[in-house]
Amino acid sequence: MTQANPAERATETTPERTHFRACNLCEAICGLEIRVRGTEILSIRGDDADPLSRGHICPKAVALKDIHQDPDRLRKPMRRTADGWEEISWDAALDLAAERLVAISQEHGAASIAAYYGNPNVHNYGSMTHGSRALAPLKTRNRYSATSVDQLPHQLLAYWMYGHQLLLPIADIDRCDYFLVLGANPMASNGSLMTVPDFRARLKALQARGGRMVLLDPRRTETAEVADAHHFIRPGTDAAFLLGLLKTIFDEGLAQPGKLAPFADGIEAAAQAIGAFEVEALSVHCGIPAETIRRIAREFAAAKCAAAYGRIGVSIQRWGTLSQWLIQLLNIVTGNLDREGGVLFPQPAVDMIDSPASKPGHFASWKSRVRGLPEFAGELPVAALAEEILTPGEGQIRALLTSAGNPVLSTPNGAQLDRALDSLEFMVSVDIYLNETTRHADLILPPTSALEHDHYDLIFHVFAVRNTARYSEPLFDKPEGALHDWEIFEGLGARIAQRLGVKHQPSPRPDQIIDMGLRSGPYGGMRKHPLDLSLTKLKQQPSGIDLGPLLPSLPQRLQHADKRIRCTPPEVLAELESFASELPEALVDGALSLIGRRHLRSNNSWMHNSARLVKGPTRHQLLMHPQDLAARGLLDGSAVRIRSRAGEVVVKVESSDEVMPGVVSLPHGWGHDRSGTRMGVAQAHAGASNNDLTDETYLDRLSGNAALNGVPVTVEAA
Ligand SMILES: Nc1nc2c(c(=O)[nH]1)N[C@H]1C(S)=C(S)[C@@H](COP(=O)(O)OP(=O)(O)OC[C@H]3O[C@@H](n4cnc5c(=O)[nH]c(N)nc54)[C@H](O)[C@@H]3O)O[C@H]1N2
Ligand SMILES: Nc1nc2c(c(=O)[nH]1)N[C@H]1C(S)=C(S)[C@@H](COP(=O)(O)OP(=O)(O)OC[C@H]3O[C@@H](n4cnc5c(=O)[nH]c(N)nc54)[C@H](O)[C@@H]3O)O[C@H]1N2
Ligand code: SF4
Ligand SMILES: [Mo]
Repeated sequence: MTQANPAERATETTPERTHFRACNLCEAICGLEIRVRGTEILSIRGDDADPLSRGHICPKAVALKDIHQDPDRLRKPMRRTADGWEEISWDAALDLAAERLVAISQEHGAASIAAYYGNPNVHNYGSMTHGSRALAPLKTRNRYSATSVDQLPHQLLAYWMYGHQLLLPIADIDRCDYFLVLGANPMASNGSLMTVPDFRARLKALQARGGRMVLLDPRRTETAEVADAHHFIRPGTDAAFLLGLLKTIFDEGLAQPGKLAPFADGIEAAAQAIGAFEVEALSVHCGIPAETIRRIAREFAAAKCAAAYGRIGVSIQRWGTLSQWLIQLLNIVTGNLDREGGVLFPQPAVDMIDSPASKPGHFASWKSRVRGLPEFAGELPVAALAEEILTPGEGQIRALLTSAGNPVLSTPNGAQLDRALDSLEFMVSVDIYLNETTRHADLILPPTSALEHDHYDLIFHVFAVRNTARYSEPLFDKPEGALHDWEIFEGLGARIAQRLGVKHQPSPRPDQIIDMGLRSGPYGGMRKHPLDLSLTKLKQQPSGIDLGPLLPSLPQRLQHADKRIRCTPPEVLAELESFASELPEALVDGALSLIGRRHLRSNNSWMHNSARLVKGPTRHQLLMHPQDLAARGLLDGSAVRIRSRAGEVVVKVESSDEVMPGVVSLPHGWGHDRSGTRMGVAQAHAGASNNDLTDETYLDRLSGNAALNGVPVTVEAA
């Protein structure tokens, strides 16, 4: 695997060229300007001409080169043998995968086959267009993805309230006057469910206009440093704070839905249910003074335009869906939904929402076999994956396909899943690394690197703070014999169909699908738009096309047939009752509360093999408040043992008043010391996995999303 670096081969006389493309590493989708000579990457910088990112990049962009050139990155299919891994041909690999999957399915039924799709699928448009085609002929309902350790509450609410799982209102940061943020750290994450490249500059502009940003986070983060106000909030108690805001707004007659009123149903029912709470009691629960809650409510309601936004800290917690609902409601009752400077629905050039192929969603149409967790849009919560593998009986999972996912490090009680994967009859992974998850596979199918295929952001334009469109050509030719992710899915699906004797309709290529989407989309010729967008047109402007700021679109954009907003889904009202009855109980909890942490130079679990990114001070230590260290007689810098119901890990502790007393913070995505992986740099910077502590039984119960923040733990000297 230590082949000579192909980048060395270019000579001085090879001409230089400049290539423009989107960075595929995070949701900010920054435009890049990459200078190359032959196959050598000379530089990667921000593309000033990109109408969305305007030259912004972060340190991870340069690591695209490291991943591309990484000698540890897999380039050929590999089969596990008694003597270790063996490279095999693509034909042999796809045949083997199809043969084993079909055999197991025929012997044990469709449910015995499962799939897990990880986060990078969403950053790879061929995986978006073709990912589900791999196993489609097998008709399994055992599908899982990173959605249920991430944004499931948002999608469920969007489906219930606005009629489509992707119809999420996006904060119009470029025109907003008052920006209320809960549980997000865009200075490190570069934004999520809010494609917002160069958050810092956009916030500065907001502040220069006289606007304010108020942040609620149990940690004084990098984003807290640039906000106008930061308030510590006890993990998992955002619902109490938000109820306090809404209670104040309703009590003081500040609710003004304005133009939304004629098509917004259920505000009265919400007001009535929220009226039963007391701001003082809510204040004790979340740790924010009642006067502060009331003041923020009045400021939010009084602002000419305001946006409330909550992300991972609010999504992956016990009350994720309830809290995200309260955020939606706050925007609606103050008339900030569909208001310029408030929150608006983007109008992407390829419309994933208003198109014939669109999938609005469905909820609880079936349940997981062992625990009865609800499906959403055809997927079951990944917190149930290990038990579905480990529990015998009809419908037990016996074979698994993973695609661009590392659930051993990214899903709750990863150690349990680690054991479960060992017991599978067959596992195949479409992945570029031999890591903590794929080490369990019988077969690994590595696709081309991101720089070797073309790209269009099907998803992130749907969540962007400005309407733009951009197509990226491949930077490098695909190596001889290599396959793109979508070709692997297509090849596998075709072979499975052939073995089953069912028809496999060949699919158009991803770029053909995009071209069709552009032509038939809102700026396309088929809708008689003057821009007459098509792939050919986009190719002429590799830095992208500006389609303007977000615009009001209601009620037309709503996807419920009656074009109304369902402000108060009955399921959420029931959850509110559960919250009210658990409110006093939560207070007596004396344990420490574990939260995560993201760093600008890291990306979930899979970029720790870039020496450039992991160098410097350790970033995977536990942060703990000095009072909590003193109370346990622990020393700054010492090794500590963290225990939860699910497991334990030993890590170094750092004294830090960044975290509030009672809260400890450990990033996820580390724990690279497991044997049998092939990621040398990551192994040398192993850390411990946060998800060996998180608990597969601790959920946002309404949606089934994992509650990975606010996990009760104890900490002692190791
Ligand atoms: N550099 C980098 N960028 C990334 C990623 C990465 O790993 N590294 N991952 C990408 C992905 S997949 C995603 S989904 C996004 C996520 O994007 P963000 O949501 O912005 O991510 P985080 O930095 O985890 O911010 C969550 C914040 O919530 C806080 N928090 C924890 N618990 C609670 C709580 O109960 N209430 C409140 N109010 N706050 C709480 C945490 O302290 C943290 O500051 O980032 C993306 N971008
Ligand atoms: N405790 C805790 N846990 C969390 C979170 C948290 O905040 N706290 N955040 C959660 C969130 S938001 C997310 S999104 C999940 C992420 O969870 P996952 O998606 O399961 O994990 P990743 O670390 O993103 O792993 C990505 C995998 O894709 C592979 N890969 C990278 N690029 C490609 C490609 O182009 N093609 C293919 N085929 N493979 C590729 C990598 O090698 C790696 O194996 O983690 C979640 N887990
Ligand atoms: S912010 Fe995200 S999209 Fe932009 S350069 Fe960094 S990793 Fe890439
Ligand atoms: Mo995520």
